[in-house]
Amino acid sequence: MKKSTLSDPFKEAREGKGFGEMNDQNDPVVMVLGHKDVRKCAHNWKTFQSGGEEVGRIVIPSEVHIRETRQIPFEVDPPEHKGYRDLLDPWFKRPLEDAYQAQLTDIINGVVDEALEKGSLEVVEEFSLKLQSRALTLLLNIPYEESELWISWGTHVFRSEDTALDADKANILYDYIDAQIDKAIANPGDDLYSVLLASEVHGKKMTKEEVKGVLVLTFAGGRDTVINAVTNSIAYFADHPASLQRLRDEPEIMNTAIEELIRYFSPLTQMGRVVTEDTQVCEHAVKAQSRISMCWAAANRDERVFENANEVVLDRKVNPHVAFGFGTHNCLGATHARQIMKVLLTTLTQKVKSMEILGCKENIEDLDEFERKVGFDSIQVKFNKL
Ligand code: EMZ
Repeated sequence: MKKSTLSDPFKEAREGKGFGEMNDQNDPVVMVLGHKDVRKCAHNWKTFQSGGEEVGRIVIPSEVHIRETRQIPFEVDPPEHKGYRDLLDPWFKRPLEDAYQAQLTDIINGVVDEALEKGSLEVVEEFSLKLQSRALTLLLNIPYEESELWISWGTHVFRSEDTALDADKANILYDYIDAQIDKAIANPGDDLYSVLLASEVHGKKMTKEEVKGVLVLTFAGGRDTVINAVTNSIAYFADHPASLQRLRDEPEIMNTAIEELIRYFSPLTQMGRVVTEDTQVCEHAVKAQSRISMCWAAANRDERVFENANEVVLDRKVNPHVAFGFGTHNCLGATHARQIMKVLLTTLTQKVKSMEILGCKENIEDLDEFERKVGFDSIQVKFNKL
């Protein structure tokens, strides 16, 4: 098996009963696995809630013990959700602008050039984390230099090497965002903090706590997900030089290839919801106040929807993947993520002849019944110039 392979641990359960079960910090989760069921649950926000009293509970592993700030719009249900989303959507679509893309290209060129100069490097810390942090300065519209601090935080803002949920680490992020909000109040500019502080939602000025909620989501939600997508891309093209050559020869399949890689990688395994009334999923009873999850990674390998689901088919024609979620809460950062992938793959085709995996440590999520490889903790790769 190639080092870049991400296998499907959910097949048997998905094709059998359609769901799995895991115990997350004594708050069990019924994991919905099939594509159709996942979409149905994501659509039904009345029965499967994102908001609710306990902030952080829809994330798996649950963040109730490390977070008090509600992430916005992610932990708000309709109809309130719409007001926030309408405000945020245009800002998060800025990656479609030419000037944004030009700056993103500079950033990614820089990271790839550094890799080529070094010859070989550890991709998670020295490539993907840098790329993600530097690109985030564009999304927030703040100076590039700020990324140095974020890089020093390491790959996950809530997880450290030996603790899945590290409250001390989380506090670094919360204190930082509080301080940035105060700075923006004292000295407003054209960054995301200032823009939100000056905005109204539902006829009222955004509060500091609401602005913090948007920023915590932007920092946390787009961090390990983007890092996994970038690292997995490097590993995939290192293992499949003919695919890199194909993208060089057929740039017209670029967008299709990106969707397919994102489907295959599914950087976010699952997202939870809180059940509001006694009901059923996959003919299995679930109680009010319990949790379900929509397992995007399992749905994206559903053979009823994706032929050869375990293969990367770069020109896959129909690809209704749910790697960015589905319905009301589909990923706010998806435009930014897609542009990162596009510029990254284009730059690789222009500058890199081949890559070689020298060694790696896989990042395996422990989901009780299932173990899922989501990427790498570390991966040493040699880059060869074109
Ligand atoms: C939350 C989540 C959002 C959560 C789209 O995903 O990502 C996780 O990595 C964070 O820990 O807080 O933002």
